[in-house]
Amino acid sequence: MPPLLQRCLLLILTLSAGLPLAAQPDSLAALARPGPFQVAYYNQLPESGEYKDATLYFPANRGTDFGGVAIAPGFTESQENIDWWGRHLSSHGFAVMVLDTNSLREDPQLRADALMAALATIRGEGERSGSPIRGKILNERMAVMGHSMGGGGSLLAAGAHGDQLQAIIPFNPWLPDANLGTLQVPTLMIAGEADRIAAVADHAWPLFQSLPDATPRMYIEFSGGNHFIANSVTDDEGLRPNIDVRDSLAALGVAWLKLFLDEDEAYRAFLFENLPTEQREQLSRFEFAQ
Ligand code: 9J3
Repeated sequence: MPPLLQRCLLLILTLSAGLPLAAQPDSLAALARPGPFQVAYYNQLPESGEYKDATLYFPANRGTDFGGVAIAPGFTESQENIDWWGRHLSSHGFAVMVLDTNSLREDPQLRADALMAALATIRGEGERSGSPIRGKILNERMAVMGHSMGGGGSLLAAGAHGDQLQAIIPFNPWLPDANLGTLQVPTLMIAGEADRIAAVADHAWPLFQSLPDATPRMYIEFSGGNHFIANSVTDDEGLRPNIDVRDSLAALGVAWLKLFLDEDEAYRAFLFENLPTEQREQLSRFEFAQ
């Protein structure tokens, strides 16, 4: 890294001009646009044994009360495969840590441990003297997300540490033979009908079916979608979305976190049976319970 960048602890990423600061959204689609907050990020974070590098995105011009979100990549992937979520969600008000696993090939359980450690880092940054987000984090508003084995890790984390989590969003989750019968954390599960790596018949669908009746949950399976529909677009053609459903995902991710992390009931108007036709028409399967 060039010395100038190394010295520059904090980088302001975008000047977003989306929603006005305190407005309620008038549609789900509006949440696909950058939110009202300017995004900043930094990656000089306290060392952790549970993950390698990480980037913490946060809403620079929001005063306080950020919920925290940790996001893990899939098998052989790194931050660049999932980083769009960090930028988008932080523009809507969340502190989002996107991580690299210690090993590119580690299993879902290690990814669950990495996610929980990342949340501890976010809480720690809320306390650390000199941290750009000191005093701004709400420790009781935390979520985890992840792609594929990182999605499997999100599910394992929620099964084991439900007391520390208010929401999870696994996308194209990969986790064989798991029973999630104790998972009580509100779960937005994103899946691709044509996923050939984590086939919905073996992963997302049975995982979703194993959730307890009382868990608020929503399963959205995109028609013709591959394993990478919720990932960033990178140089590696083999790891790219095959259809563009980014707007729907961006909007639904924000709505899920606003409802369950921020406990803002206004966002229920876009979810569950209220999912707009425009999004519903992209889905091969849709199931929910609230
Ligand atoms: O994290 C993932 O993309 C799961 C890929 C996979 O099939 O791993 C098998 C070892």
